[in-house]
Formats: sequence, structure tokens, C-alpha cells
Amino acid sequence: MGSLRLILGDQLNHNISALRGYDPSRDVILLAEVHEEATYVKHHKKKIAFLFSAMRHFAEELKGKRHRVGYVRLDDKDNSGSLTGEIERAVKRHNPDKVVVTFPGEYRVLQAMQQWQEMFDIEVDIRPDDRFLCSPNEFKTWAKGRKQLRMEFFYREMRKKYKILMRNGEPQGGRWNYDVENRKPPKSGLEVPPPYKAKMDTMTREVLDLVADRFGDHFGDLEPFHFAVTRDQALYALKKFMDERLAYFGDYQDAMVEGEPWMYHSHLSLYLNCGLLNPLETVLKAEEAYHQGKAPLNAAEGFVRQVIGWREHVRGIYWLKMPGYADENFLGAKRALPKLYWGGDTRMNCLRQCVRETKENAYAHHIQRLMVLGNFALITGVAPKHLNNWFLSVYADAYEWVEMPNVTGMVLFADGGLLGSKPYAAGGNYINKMATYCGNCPYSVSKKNGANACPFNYLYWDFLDRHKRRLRDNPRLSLVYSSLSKMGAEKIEAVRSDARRFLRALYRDKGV
Ligand code: FAD
Ligand code: DLZ
Ligand code: SF4
Repeated sequence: MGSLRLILGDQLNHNISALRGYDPSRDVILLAEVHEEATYVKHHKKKIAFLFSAMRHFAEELKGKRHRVGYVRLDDKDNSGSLTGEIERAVKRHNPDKVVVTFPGEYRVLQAMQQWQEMFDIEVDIRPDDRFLCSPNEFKTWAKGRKQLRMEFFYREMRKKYKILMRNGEPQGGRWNYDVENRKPPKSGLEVPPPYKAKMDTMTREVLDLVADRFGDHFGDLEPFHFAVTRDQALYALKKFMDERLAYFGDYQDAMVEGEPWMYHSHLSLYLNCGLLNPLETVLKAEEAYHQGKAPLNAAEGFVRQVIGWREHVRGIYWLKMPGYADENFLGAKRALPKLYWGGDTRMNCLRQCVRETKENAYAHHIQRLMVLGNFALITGVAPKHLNNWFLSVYADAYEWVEMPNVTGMVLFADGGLLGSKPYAAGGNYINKMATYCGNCPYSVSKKNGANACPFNYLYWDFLDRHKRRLRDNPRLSLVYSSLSKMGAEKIEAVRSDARRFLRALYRDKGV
């Protein structure tokens, strides 16, 4: 026989490197739904259903091309439960000359793949994942000699390399970055278009029943289920984003509106990350929309920056720094994850809304993740391992290569400033400016201390106070540390005592 081609759940792309040179007369393609991948962290039910359904649809497309596909369903009687077990069974079944795979998205999977050669006495050809626009080696070369890895400089290189939004060698409009224009607070009466809702077919229905049966104790609502599960549907979602949302993507990128989980964001990350969409095609569409006058430059550039800037940058950092990155904890944070992240009761309206939407949709937009859910964990001192586990479990787009740098680096500053120049800590004022949550909250955002003051307010100063030694020399924090130094001893004591009282109640489930 020829080769065994393994396609993982986040590699559902007809041009994936593991399929190159595929010979239908000799080679077999393997896709396997396995218990271990669904439970190494307890993924949100909707995420498991999304991937299993997308895998099944992808396998049907391959079969439609007359490819030989071995598809292992989760409930197949002999399913071994792990990728390694399924490789072993497939090697025994087909006796291939070699196993061909594409470089995975997580370090633990790479380690497993690297063991297969010896375990099964067979050549394992691990091919680069060229869906990404920057390879780990290219990133390493770029990062060499740099103490801090700032996305902005990396992003400019990517713009030049792929000639996106460039004009005569210069950035379109004369500036590289229009982020300052992308911080508009939500204004009343915003008409946010409804999100794309794919029609469910019988294959997805079957998967939903399976997931309900096997993973019923996982966090998250399984239904309603509206995600795209095929490339055609994902392309339609891309088109709808370009037509209906991109124009306002920039303006309201940081805005949070109660009851509007989707805002003007693209909701494309889950499709990009599992292979149904390619990053380059999405940025080319955004560039086209700009040139056709359908979207202003701040919107198109903002979207392009997220995709060829942030997305590629965080992947570069992950592969540059793993495996040590998983243990980073610069601020020595030790606390457990408060139960409210799993839907436990809280009166803090911003957190309650963001967790509720995460539970319903397996989605929250960037500022909800960063400035509400992340910020709260940062200033209360949640340990990186616990927060990483949560973020990896609950979002349909989460894989370690993208989740970990965002949590460890961007949110928790646990890498000591490799990714971000300062911790994204903020008090209630920021949330009140960018969101509509505070109006419906029993806490008072304008109060700084006391039982009904917004907890973000005193937790923020308590965080800065606790980490004075580590953070006060950071030039980007000089203003806040100068304010802290001007705070009288009485005020500092009030901050500390409010934080102590709040954290005690939080961890004793006294209701905060
Ligand atoms: P949009 O706002 O429409 O942005 C467009 C695209 O840009 C996204 O689809 C995504 O592919 C890319 N992008 C934007 N910001 C980032 C970023 N910081 N890092 C990487 N790609 C980015 N993104 C994931 O894909 N998976 C994760 O597990 C993940 N975990 C995160 C955890 C935290 C704590 C934070 C702060 C951010 C995380 N992000 C993650 C980044 C970002 O929040 C999501 O990509 C985005 O919210 C997805 O929604 P969207 O497709 O509507 O994005
Ligand atoms: C996330 C996930 C889930 C839930 N299930 C599967 C699966 O059954 N089979 C599979 O091949 N992949 C799955 N995945 C995606 C993998 O976890 C992903 O390939 C690795 O995390 C590497 O990114
Ligand atoms: Fe969140 Fe504070 Fe606003 Fe309440 S007052 S919604 S806790 S920021």
C-alpha cells in the first residue's frame, strides 16, 4: 500500500499539506473522532459538535472526489479513544509505507506524532502547515536578537511580504495602523445585523445527539446550533461579513453592548482555525472591499492587522517559546479560577453577560475576552494554568497555539512582557466607557471603595499595589504608579481591605 494521510479536526482543508501528492489508487486518508481530543480539556459542547460535524462533512467531500477515506466515528465500537490509538489501528489495517501528517496546532500533539515513528516502526512525514503566512522558522529569524516581540513591527513585514494594503511600497493612506480610530464607544441605536445562521442538516443533527449523549456534563449550550460546517457555508459567512459588518468593524471593534454578542466582528476565527477558510483569502476580500468603497480604511486595515498581524504573531510566539511558555508565571499568580467563569452566580453584570454569552455561543469577542474576562482574572491573581484551561475549553476557535499567547502573554503578562508592553489591567471606568453593562449593574462604577463600589475599581489598584516591585519601572505604567504613590496611606488601606473582603467572598461563594 501507499501512505496513510492523517487529517486532524483543525486541518479540514482540501489543500492541506498532508494531502499533497495523494494517490487515490494507493493512499488512504484517516479522520478520527476521539474521546481524548474532546476531553483533554473539557471542550464546550458546541465546539465538539462543530468540529465533529465539520469533520464528517469534509470526509464526505473527500469521498465525493473518489478519495479513499477511513472515517472513525466516536461511537464506532472499536474506537481506541486517542489519535495515537487510531494511527496504530490504521497502520495495522492498511499496512502503509508511511504516515503523512501536517504540523499540528498544539505541542502535545506534535510530541505524540514524533513518537509514532518509533512506536509503530514506520516513517512519519510531518509536513509544514502552510495555511499560515509565516512559518515558525521565519518567525524565529525575525525574533532573533529582539528582547520584546512587538506585533506592530512583525505586522509591517507581513504587509510588505504579501503586498496587502500597500501603494508604491508605502502603506495605503500613509499610515500602517489606524487603531486610534477604532475605539469608538457604543452609541445608542446601533443597528447590528443578525449573525449568519447556517441551516442544519441531518448529519449535524446526528452529531448534536451524539454530543448531548456523550458530553452532556461539559460546559455550554449545544443548541441552538448555527455554525457553518462546510467550506461553502464558511465562504458564505465570509461574504456576509464583508457585505454587512466590515464597514463598522473598525469603529466599534472595542465596543461591548449588552445583548449584542456578535457586534460588527467577523465570527470567522473558528473557520480560519479549523481550515474551512484561509487567512489570505479573508484579507484579500477585506482589501477588495476597501478598494470598492464598501469599507473605510480603518475597518479594512483593522481586520487585516488582526489576521496577518496578531494571528500569525501569536502562533510565532507559541512555537518559539514552547514548551516553557506553558509554565510562565511572571507575576506569581496562584489563585483558582472563580466559579463564576463556569456560570456560577455573580451580580457583576459585565462578567455575568460575558460568561452567559460564552456559554450560549462558544464565542465572545476580543474585548470581552481581554478587558472583562481576562482583566478580572489578571487583577484577582488567577494562575495562568487555570485561566488557560478555561479559555481553551470554552471557545469554538480555541487551540493552544492561539489561545495560550493571548492568555499567558496578552492577558496575564505571565511572560513578563515578551508579547505585550504592559498588563491590560483596567478599572471599571474603561468598561463603563466601552460597554453598556454598568447601567444594569447593582455595583456603582463611579464609587471607588465600599461594599457597593465596582469591584474592578479597587481590585485594579490592589493589583498595581501588589505588583509594585515588578511593574513600577515599566515606562507605560509610570503615570499610574505616580498616581498610586500620591494616594494617601488611608486610601491604600481602603483599597487593600476592599480587595481582601471581595476575594474572601468570591472564593467562599458568598455571592459577589
Ligand atoms: P474579529 O474581531 O472579527 O477578528 C478577525 C480575525 O482576526 C479573527 O477571526 C482572528 O482570526 C484574528 N484575531 C483577532 N485578534 C486576534 C488575536 N489576539 N490573536 C489571534 N488572532 C486574532 N482567538 C482564537 O482564534 N482562538 C482563541 O482561542 C483565542 N483566545 C483568546 C483568548 C484571550 C484571552 C484573548 C484576549 C483573545 C483570544 N483570541 C483567540 C483572539 C480573539 O479574541 C479572537 O480571535 C476573536 O475574538 C475571534 O472572533 P472574530 O472571528 O469575530 O474576530
Ligand atoms: C478539538 C478537537 C476535538 C474536540 N476533537 C477532535 C477529534 O476527535 N479528532 C481530531 O482529529 N481532532 C479533534 N480536535 C482538534 C484537535 O484537538 C487538534 O487537532 C489539536 O488540538 C491540535 O491543534
Ligand atoms: Fe462590571 Fe463594575 Fe460595570 Fe458592574 S459596575 S458592570 S462590575 S464594570
